Amino acid sequence: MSRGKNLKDTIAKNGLAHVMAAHSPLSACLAEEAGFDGLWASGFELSALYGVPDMSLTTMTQHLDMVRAMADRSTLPIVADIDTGFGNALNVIHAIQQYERAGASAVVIEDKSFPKVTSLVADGRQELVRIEEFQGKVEAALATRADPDFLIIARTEALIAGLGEQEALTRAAAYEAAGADMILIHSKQKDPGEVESFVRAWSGKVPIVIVPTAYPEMNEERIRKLGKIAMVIYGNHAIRASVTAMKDVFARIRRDGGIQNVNSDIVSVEEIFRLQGMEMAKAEEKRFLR
Ligand code: SPV
Ligand code: MG
Repeated sequence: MSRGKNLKDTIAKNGLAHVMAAHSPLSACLAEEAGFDGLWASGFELSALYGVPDMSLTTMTQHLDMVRAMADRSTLPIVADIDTGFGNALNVIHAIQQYERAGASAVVIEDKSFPKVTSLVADGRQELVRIEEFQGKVEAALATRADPDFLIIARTEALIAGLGEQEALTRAAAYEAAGADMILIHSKQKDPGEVESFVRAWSGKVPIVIVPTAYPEMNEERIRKLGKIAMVIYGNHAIRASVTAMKDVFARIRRDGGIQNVNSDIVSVEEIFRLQGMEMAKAEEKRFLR
């Protein structure tokens, strides 16, 4: 079964796919063990991992390599965040070929201009491409995918850019007309009202994807009640959780003058061995090393 089919099946069965951000094979494994339905190969998380802003500074190759590495270590479907598609519709064609071969199940492509600015930053320069131009990108993606279950998710940044609900609905309808499998609506309002209003007004046939980072009260119970939403992406919780944990442990080691106190509060070295697949490596040594 293709990984794209897995994602579609999860949605058909459960109504809602729970997708966790990942920025490394290790975070992908942890998301899988926690029971998520898919991985979000987040551009924001990868940029943070490299210590640079999420402003089209990391390259497609860097992101693609990470998608490949995650696909090698996790069986979960990967929703690849391909930002603007790395250029125009021709760049999108190249990207879709590459990401599908790399083992992704879906891509999210957004209607911002390249180079983009991350969505949640205050006073970010948010410029959108023309609707027709973005329809061309969506059509290029659809014409390129080899597997019909490889999902093309069109993301409109109209609310992020402050253009209002009507523009967001117009764009979403135009992207559905171009063939998008789902519409991702993003918002940076601190309460869910903006997205809820969009979802209620949405009369399209394709389902909606949300990334509720800015409005965390939008929990899964509320999402299900609202309806029309088929996927929730927890956009940056892997990198934020890692930073929280590292800050805390590093500070304690400095304060305590050693590792004697933190030792029992962090996972054991054996747990890392387990996550690395050490047991299998030892069995292979036994079997094949002569
Ligand atoms: C990402 O995780 O890279 C996203 C979501 O695109 S956001 O950062 O909220 O725009
Ligand atoms: Mg992104």
